[in-house]
Amino acid sequence: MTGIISRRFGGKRRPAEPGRIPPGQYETRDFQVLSAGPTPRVALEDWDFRVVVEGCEERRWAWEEFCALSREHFVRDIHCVTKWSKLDTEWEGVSIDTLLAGVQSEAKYAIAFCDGGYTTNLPLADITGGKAWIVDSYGGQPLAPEHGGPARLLVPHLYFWKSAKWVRGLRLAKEDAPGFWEALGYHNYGDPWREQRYWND
Ligand SMILES: Nc1nc2c(c(=O)[nH]1)N[C@H]1C(S)=C(S)[C@@H](COP(=O)(O)O)O[C@H]1N2
Ligand SMILES: [Mo]
Repeated sequence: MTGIISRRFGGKRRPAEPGRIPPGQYETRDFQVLSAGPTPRVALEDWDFRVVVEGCEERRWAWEEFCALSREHFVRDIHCVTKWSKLDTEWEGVSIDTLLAGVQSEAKYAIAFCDGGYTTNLPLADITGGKAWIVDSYGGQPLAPEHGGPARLLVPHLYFWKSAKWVRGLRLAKEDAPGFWEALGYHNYGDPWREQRYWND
């Protein structure tokens, strides 16, 4: 009898505890790749990360400078608008708070820009205060190119399209402007707990 029970439950992780998965989502353990175009490849010596405020470049880190910034290791759940959620994903990278330290502006919005041309817009309040990172490591390994390596934005409390892969910088602005998917009908904000998938949700 115990054999049946352990065969049934032993090999699989227990299902997520109630309240862990946002409405309309299901739990998955694999890590799907979702990209609107081909995976861009950039040599690390050509990579940099920029903070641009109202058109002026305020900060720039080359790859080695970025790697020397103080780092955080953390575990979060991620939620894709195509309805999968993946629990306890493990990341390492630099907090957006670290990258914006000392940057003066009246900006209330940010738009992430990427190799390949993808963009996504976020309220500045959603990427500051310990809520977002530029990550270059997943599961203890360098972030794979198809998942956004060398580095991606990670904003786990919003749908995963806000976590821009191959990110190269943030533009801060007083006015909000839709990014790639937001202009094509995805919700401007994208809170998975309120099921903000598309424009009218
Ligand atoms: N640059 C870029 N970032 C992107 C995308 C993209 O097409 N290009 N797709 C977004 C979408 S819709 C999702 S669901 C996640 C998928 O990340 P993954 O491929 O690591 O699962 O990346 C987001 N970030
Ligand atoms: Mo997505």
